[in-house]
Amino acid sequence: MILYYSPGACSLVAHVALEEAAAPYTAERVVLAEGAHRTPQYLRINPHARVPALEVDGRIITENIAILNYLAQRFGAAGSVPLDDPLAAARCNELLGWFASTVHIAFAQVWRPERFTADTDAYPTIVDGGHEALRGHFAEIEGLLGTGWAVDGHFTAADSYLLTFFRWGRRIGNDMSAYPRWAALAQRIVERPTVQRALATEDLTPEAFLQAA
Ligand SMILES: N[C@@H](CCC(=O)N[C@@H](CS)C(=O)NCC(=O)O)C(=O)O
Repeated sequence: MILYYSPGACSLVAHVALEEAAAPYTAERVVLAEGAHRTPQYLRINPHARVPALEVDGRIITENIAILNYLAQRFGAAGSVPLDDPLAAARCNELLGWFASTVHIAFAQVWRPERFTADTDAYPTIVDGGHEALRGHFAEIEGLLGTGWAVDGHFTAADSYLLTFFRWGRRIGNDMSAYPRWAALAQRIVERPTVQRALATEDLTPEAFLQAA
């Protein structure tokens, strides 16, 4: 298998799942900041110009949720979807769906307003709307967390996704100390050797995923 990823992007979720599964794979870097996802070569892999993409025996799977469910069915390991517990699996997919379709999109409003309008004068409104939506989503995330994993009793892709968002929250200037349960979750996640291996491959430090001192 080949995982196409960009450092710190949502492809980190699939990256952690592959490490948790001890799956045979190589990681192929596609740096978004360099536009590597828009080259003709990568567009043949994912015409939507997005990471992650997972190549399996020459066939491509795109969309994090599809990749994670594939890895869950094939390896049954932590870090993806806990298929051995149907209600937990439903909760996990529910969170992944909300993250991908709603929380992630609010970040896109902040980082990529051009995706929502051609009217450059409207960009500040779109960006402000993204920040406001994220404040609401972040409060909801903090409220749904306890002292364990996001899906009770299972380390899943929902946790890795929340780890990724925690760093993004810092990057857009949020004070992440306002979310102590989420910060504690991030701390527990980066302590996992599998996560540390994925971060090392992506040239990221665990500290970037923790609450700034
Ligand atoms: N719905 C896709 C979204 C993937 C996505 O938006 N990935 C981002 C990185 S986090 C990306 O490739 N962005 C490229 C761009 O915005 O141009 C999924 O869940 O896999």
